[in-house]
Amino acid sequence: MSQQITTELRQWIVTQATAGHSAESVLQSMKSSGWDEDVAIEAMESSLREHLNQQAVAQGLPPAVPVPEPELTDSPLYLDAGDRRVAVLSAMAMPRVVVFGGLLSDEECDALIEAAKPRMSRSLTVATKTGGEEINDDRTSQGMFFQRGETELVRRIEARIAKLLRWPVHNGEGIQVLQYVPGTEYKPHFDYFDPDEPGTPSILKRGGQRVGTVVMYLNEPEKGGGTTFPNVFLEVAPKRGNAVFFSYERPHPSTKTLHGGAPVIAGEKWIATKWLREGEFR
Ligand code: PD2
Ligand code: ZN
Repeated sequence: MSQQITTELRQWIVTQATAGHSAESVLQSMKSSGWDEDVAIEAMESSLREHLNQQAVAQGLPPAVPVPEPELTDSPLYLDAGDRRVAVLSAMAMPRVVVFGGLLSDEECDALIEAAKPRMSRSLTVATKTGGEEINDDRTSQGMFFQRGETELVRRIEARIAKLLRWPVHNGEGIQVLQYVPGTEYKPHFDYFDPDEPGTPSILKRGGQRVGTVVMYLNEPEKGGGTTFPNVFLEVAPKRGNAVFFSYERPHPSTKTLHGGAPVIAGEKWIATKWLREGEFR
């Protein structure tokens, strides 16, 4: 028999939590009064998430939206990404960062680099003042975009990411390939579009906000070139075939998703980036 999560139950959960009772003790009381454990956990998670969101919005933050998220219940070592088994190497809750091992094969990394090479040019950044694109000293890489679904390889990788992160292929921007030579970097930034910039509304017409990023490492620089998260002093090593995923449920620094591509010190760095939107990107 299914148990109904009522408004009264939600209010009771929030009251318990704000009174300082631990999640474990609230769960225990619910189980003692006959609640199924899975239903109780779901009720607690959704009630507290909703409560936190209401508080954030009351303080003037943008509302939270659903984001891509791998299925990490019970801490699996591997995930089924459809045509490939991908390792979960580490996961952090705040900011939401997950490092994957073997998202791409060595052959796929090489093939992406070769397909991108003839089309590389100086990377641009979105000019949020106008909604156009501009050259920016903060981003000194060379790069190119594939169209979504442009080649069999691109389609295969896009389908794999969609399955891994449970997010529709059509919400993804095209894969971007970037090359960094020594001295080049991507200074720390947020990938979402600043809601207060005048160009942002026109950018949002194509699929809404960005809500997640996948950075895939295609080769290994000799030194430097990690992906850094300065708010939490985290650096992800650029290991070929691996990838770092992070998500941001509101376009706000409180997500702690400030991140950058550290300067390459020796060798070259090649990555492929996929940005995921809230809705269908066209
Ligand atoms: O090159 C990177 O590691 C990097 C750093 C920051 C990539 C991106 N941002 C990005 O593509 O958004
Ligand atoms: Zn970025």
